[in-house]
Amino acid sequence: MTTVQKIKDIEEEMAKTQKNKATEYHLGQLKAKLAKLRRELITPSGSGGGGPGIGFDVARTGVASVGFIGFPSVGKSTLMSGLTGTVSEAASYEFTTLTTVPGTMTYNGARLQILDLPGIIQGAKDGKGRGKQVIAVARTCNLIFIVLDVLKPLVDLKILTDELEGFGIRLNKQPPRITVKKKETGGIQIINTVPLTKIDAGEIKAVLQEYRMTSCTVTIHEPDATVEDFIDVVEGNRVYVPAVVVLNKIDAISIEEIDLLYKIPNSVPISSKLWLNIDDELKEVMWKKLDLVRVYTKPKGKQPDYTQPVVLRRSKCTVSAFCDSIHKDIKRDFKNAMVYGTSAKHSRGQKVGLDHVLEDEDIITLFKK
Ligand SMILES: Nc1nc2c(ncn2[C@@H]2O[C@H](COP(=O)(O)OP(=O)(O)OP(=O)(O)O)[C@@H](O)[C@H]2O)c(=O)[nH]1
Ligand SMILES: [Mg+2]
Repeated sequence: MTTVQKIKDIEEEMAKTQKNKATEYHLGQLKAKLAKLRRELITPSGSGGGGPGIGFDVARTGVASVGFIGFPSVGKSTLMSGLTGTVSEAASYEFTTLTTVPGTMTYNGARLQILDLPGIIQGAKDGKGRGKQVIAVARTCNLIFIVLDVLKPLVDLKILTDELEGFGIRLNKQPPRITVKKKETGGIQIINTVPLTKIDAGEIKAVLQEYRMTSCTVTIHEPDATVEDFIDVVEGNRVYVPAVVVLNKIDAISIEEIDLLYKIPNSVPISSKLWLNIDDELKEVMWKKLDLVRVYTKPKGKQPDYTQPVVLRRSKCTVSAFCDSIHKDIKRDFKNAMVYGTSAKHSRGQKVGLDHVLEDEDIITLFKK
């Protein structure tokens, strides 16, 4: 039996099983089995050339990348070409784009890489079409644009979200505050600092049993944690990526219909053909979602340079990372730094070391030994 068939069987069994006290353990087990099979499906099998794994090879540039995911002909390439000036062929036939086309754009002083990806089809996560490669690239992006045709947004959004989820991508979500620590002996201990409303000890044990983890300490700080959250932590290879739902082709519908679309969370209606709502709204939403940190350099005794910020990602925005992004040797002569702005304790600035965490629009002066 193929992995896809095994997954289908389990999904069918889950659909048939009502959730109650008596079936909780069994359902927990099934969900864990499913997660393991899904992993098999997305792990490169080693066939062919032994390259660096699935995905398209693209040289990565810029401080952050935005990947476009969508069905064929929704207008991904038209949008990408307009944003970057890079020509990615657009046409009225499906699957115009067959590989990843990279382009760059600059916004608020940050160089961003835009990745136009081939259209995907339903079943991508199960190996259909080029979807597996496309989603593998999406996994490595700092932001995903889910591009939809406004004429049928909801059904498509559900399918695409499922495809990405199936690949271990969690959209607009923070990693659950759950830890699992293995022990030599002692069985399973569960510590929860919040009430468990959507998961119980039986389900946790069922999952751990499935992963042959007989002795460990589970700590749950996440309110309303679910079995799915718990499995995500046990599996450990999930990526948490922000996403914007781009509703394209609004030129084809009425104003009243556009108003309804605003109800879709994290969405921005646009027209890439007529270039509507992109410069004022889409780019701004993109910027907010990327959550980048701009740091202005102020040479000693001079005014800060506001024209060229050093842009860092939130996950790596210490003074140390700031130095590295200017030049790899800067830290050798580093004595300390003076920081002004949100991250500084005082309005007159704060003297800090390499570990200091910077905030957006901080100003920094470096001092050498
Ligand atoms: N009416 C309208 N048509 C658009 C818009 N954006 C793109 N199109 C048209 O839709 C068709 C497909 O556009 P592409 O940009 O090639 O779409 P794609 O998503 O890159 O398609 P694939 O590469 O095949 O996945 C083209 O004929 C475009 O001119 C829009 O905002 N409004
Ligand atoms: Mg295209």
